[in-house]
Amino acid sequence: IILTNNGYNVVNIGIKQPVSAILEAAQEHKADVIGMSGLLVKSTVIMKENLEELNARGLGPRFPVILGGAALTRAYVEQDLHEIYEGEVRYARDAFEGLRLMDALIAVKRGLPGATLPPLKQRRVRPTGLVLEERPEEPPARSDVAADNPVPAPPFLGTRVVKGIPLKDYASWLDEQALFKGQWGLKQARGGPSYEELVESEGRPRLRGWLDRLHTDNLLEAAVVHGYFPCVSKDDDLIVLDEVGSERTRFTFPRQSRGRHLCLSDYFRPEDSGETDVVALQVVTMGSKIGEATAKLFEADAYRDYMELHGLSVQLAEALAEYWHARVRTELGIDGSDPASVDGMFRTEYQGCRYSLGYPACPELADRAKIAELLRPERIGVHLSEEFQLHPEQSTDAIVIHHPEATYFNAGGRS
Ligand code: B12
Repeated sequence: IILTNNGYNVVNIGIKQPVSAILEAAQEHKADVIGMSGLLVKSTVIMKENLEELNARGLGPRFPVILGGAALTRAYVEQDLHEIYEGEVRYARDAFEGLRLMDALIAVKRGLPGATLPPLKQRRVRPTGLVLEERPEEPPARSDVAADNPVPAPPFLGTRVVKGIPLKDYASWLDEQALFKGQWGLKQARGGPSYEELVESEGRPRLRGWLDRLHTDNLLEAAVVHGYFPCVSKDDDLIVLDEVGSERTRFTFPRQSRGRHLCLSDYFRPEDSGETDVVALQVVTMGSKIGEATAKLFEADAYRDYMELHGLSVQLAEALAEYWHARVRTELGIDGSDPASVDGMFRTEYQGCRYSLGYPACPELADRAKIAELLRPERIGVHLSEEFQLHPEQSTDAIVIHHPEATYFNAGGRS
């Protein structure tokens, strides 16, 4: 949208495109620049492979590349990828930096006097893996997390499916800031109205419009499958048990190599305590109709509407997950310290924590298959792909931990 509004012709070929399709489109449309976006950690590898393929086809000098997205960092692009790519490659933190880069790349291409690309930004410190002087601490088998917290009684063991959850139940859990700033890009322009003014004049009215449309066109099919499972821990493992106490499946989580040496398994009773703990799992989805509606907007080149509706739909998936997590706290009887305001909820000022696989404390996306096996989300129309992505896209899974000390932490070792 930003590039198009500034006179560039953008050929948007959509998501999950193999490098051959990207190059075909670039050559067919005689592109000046190729842009790629990487959301998942795996995309960092794919970006590298794509650049290597451009090299192999001798296309490095022909196509400058701009890369962006949550999975990438400036140093990874401008240092590591720049080292291997035979053309120019730069990182765009946001769409506006993308525009500045495009302007610079085109100016250089046209040979405008004084035109240069912004200098490459290098890492100031060496990558941590290469610091040889520091000896890593030997992590203990368990951190100092309490093992005598009360274990709540679950309302049932096994799984339950809940379909047709009305929007009014979870709409108030929508994180407006994440929507307006993160998805819709509302931002004060120099000398223009403030962010708060933009929220009032643009954000909220458009949000109300979209919510009405979602309701009238009946585009949301919010559904949840969730369950409570008996479990114990052993070292870095969370062992999920069946009704007779035998092992059903096990998750292995990374342990922090420094600091408190936290590991998610520590939040559960150790196996040798002789006691059994409980873990809650959930998969939530907005259903598949919303994906069809956003795809139609995309095909019609209605990018602004696409961006707004897609952004809203993914934040609604997050809102539903947050709402359901609150339901789980109530069902477990640990909602006593829930904050009164929704902002307090977003700051996780409640007992327990909701961890999604792929996030730093539990980075292993492949473990999503274990959650799918336990919860069978196909009952709400959700399927796990070979790349461990849930379809429809507006879906998210989680391990809900009741321990009062449970909090987000980075177990390190991965970016
Ligand atoms: C919203 C969100 C979701 C939403 C929607 C995701 C989606 N498909 O859009 C929901 C709730 C559904 C979700 C689910 C999941 N998510 Co999520 N999610 C996010 C979050 C918070 C924001 C992503 C986003 O939409 N940003 C808004 C867009 C507009 O910004 P952007 O993509 O960064 O793009 C901007 C810039 O980067 C730049 N840019 C980007 N690309 C390009 C390209 C060019 C050429 C240019 C010029 C600029 C540019 O410009 C854009 C505009 O400014 C990120 C974390 C983060 N802070 O980024 C995690 C994140 C992407 N999610 C993550 C994970 C793990 C998941 C789940 C696997 C969790 C789970 N177990 O359920 C699932 C997977 C979903 C599935 N279907 O299987 C991880 C991925 C890491 C990994 N391990 O691979 C992240 C990075 C969080 C993290 N810190 O670990 N997620």
